[in-house]
Amino acid sequence: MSANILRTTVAEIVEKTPVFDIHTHLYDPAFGDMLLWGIDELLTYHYLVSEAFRWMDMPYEKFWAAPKQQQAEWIWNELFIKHSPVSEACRGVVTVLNKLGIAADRRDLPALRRWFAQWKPADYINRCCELANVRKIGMTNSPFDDAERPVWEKGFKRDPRFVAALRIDPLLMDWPNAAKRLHGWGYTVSADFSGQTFAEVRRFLGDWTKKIDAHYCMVSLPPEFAFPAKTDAAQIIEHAIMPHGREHNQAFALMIGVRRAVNPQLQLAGDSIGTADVTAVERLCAAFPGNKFLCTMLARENQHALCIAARKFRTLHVFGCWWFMNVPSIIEEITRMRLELIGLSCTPQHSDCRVLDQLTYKWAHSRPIIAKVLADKYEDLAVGGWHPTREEIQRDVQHLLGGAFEEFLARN
Ligand code: HDL
Ligand code: ZN
Repeated sequence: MSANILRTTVAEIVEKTPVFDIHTHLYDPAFGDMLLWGIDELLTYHYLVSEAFRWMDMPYEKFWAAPKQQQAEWIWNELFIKHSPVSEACRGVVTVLNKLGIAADRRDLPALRRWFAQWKPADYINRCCELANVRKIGMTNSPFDDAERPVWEKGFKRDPRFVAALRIDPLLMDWPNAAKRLHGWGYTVSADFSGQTFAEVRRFLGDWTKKIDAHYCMVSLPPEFAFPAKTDAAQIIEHAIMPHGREHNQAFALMIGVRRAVNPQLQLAGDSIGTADVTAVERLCAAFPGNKFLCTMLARENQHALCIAARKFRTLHVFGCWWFMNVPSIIEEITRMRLELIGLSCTPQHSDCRVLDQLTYKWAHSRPIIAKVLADKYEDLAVGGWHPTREEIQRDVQHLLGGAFEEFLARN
């Protein structure tokens, strides 16, 4: 295969291979309005909120007190009309409109609203999944979310495209209050870990794993996360989450490096970043060889050491260009580093979508980068006389777009 044909073949296969988007904040249609979609949700995505405030003098309170449509109009004017939408999050809105077949640069927000208003949610979900070529969507499901919990407790017919992940941040990051809530739900736990606390935390994890059919358990952790440590988090991981993971053959996803509410006035947009300690991940893998770990880190500075940690532990599966990493320049850098250090045994990307329509742009932006890096690596191989067949390229791409992740979850 010539270099040109190889490159176009890789690009075509990456475009055509359906993806398992392993981490998003989207919801099964049964959750109703919790599944966000449409132009006003796209424009008020917290990534754009923080960018718009860089131009706006208005008091934060005034913005938050305004209706969502007004917030969207302010953001539209600042980031699309008064300045070109060159940031990745703004470009994303333009890509969504383009993929949906709307002339984005009509610059007519009311007309855009009329276009979105014609869709029924069920049809729109199908359209977005088709345009993004997404076969499965990993949700983020928290028993501690008062809007989400009752829907699970009532029960509903699942949409098989939406798979659950058990999100437990309060359990590790705010144990004293989480203990009170677990106690209120009938689990005999004590904040001082006395009595049957760890067994009861395991029962809680087991109950929710079954209730939502959780594909994995997940937590976001601050850059200071350490293991071993005398912290509540370290104790709960050691005495509850690890035995639970072995009992259920369930991977534990560590998302490390977030500093919450650095600017609380930005609400969801107010979180920031910190360089974390990758040795904590290595120590967890070394201490619990019977457990499986997924890991993504928020700081660019941590990415190389995380790849090295994955070289040391086959029980560690690295995934995604998370949040502040999810920009073309860094996606390319991280993906190239991963393929050069751990080959195809990783999951290069997840979308982290909060708004359904974002599926179209997050994958439209990442697929060409993944294809470019993979084609570069095949070209490097070709110099040595190794030429992948079309079937081998299809196999490799299927691995990168969710297949390796599914194999990792199934491994005993
Ligand atoms: O903690 C997380 O899962 C993060 O992805 C946050 O939800 C963050 O606000 C986000 O949406 N990042 O993309
Ligand atoms: Zn997320």
